[in-house]
Amino acid sequence: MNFLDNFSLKGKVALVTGASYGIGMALAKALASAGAKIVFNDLFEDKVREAEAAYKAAGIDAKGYVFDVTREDDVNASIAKITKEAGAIDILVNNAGIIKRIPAVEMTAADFRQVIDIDLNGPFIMSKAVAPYMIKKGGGKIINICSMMSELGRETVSAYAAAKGGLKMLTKNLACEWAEFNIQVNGIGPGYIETPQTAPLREEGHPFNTFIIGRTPAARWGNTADLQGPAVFLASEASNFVNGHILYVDGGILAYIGKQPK
Ligand code: NAP
Ligand code: GCO
Repeated sequence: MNFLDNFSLKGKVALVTGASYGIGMALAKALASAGAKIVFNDLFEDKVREAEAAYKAAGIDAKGYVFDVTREDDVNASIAKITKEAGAIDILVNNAGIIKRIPAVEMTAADFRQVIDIDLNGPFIMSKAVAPYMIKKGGGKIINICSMMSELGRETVSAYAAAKGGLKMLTKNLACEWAEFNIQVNGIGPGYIETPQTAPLREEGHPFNTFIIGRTPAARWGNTADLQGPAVFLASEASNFVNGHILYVDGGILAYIGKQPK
């Protein structure tokens, strides 16, 4: 057998949440390139249909489903439908997420709860729904999309950091609970990536742009392609003894104390 066959996803079914665009779509395209059959979800019918056309244009026969990752009944029904229509899910990427950039003193409890619900409860609900099928099938892969904010804080992102910090520990905990069933649960922690979610930070002249370039040893924003190889690795047999690991793809941010002012 060729060693690289360990990275093949041929015959696998991969579900990527929130994959109508952004990081989710890039990860889905990478998993497809490695041979996986792609299913994805989003909140809105029109976005799902539009995304299916975009996948098709890229030569990928991806099927989209409309459901909210925070609504457990809808998730359970959708997972059953996906299993019937596409096959049992081998790879789950919990990518769907939101951010609210509001100073903590101004953030309402409702705002805080919404971010926690989507970014932390959602991955739990999705993982809990998929795990029984993976156990029955003899194993699987779950990849949670964490963040720099799984490790660091910054002004205005208290809810998001709490959620992503929690997602790091949920990843480690589920890895411990499900390793005996040959389910590997890991995370990817992207640095600052050029997507719609960070577009406000990249507006012309926004001080954050200069700041983050200075805090990144690679001295650039990441792009979604930077995340594709790590995702294929964690989705493949090549990572069968990797459990509870958060793979940071950040251009060196977490390794860096910061540049001495000239
Ligand atoms: P994005 O462009 O805002 O896309 C987020 C996706 O999640 C959208 O497709 C959105 O669908 C979907 N979504 C939101 N709430 C949902 C729900 N309740 N149920 C189902 N789908 C839902 O974000 P992104 O930049 O690609 O980020 C994707 C993931 O990476 C997020 O978890 C984010 O926290 C994380 N991340 C991003 C960066 C970065 O720099 N961009 C860095 C680290 C981590 P709608 O469009 O229909 O709302
Ligand atoms: C922010 C950014 C970050 C990125 C990402 C970094 O406002 O600080 O949105 O949170 O989205 O999570 O890893």
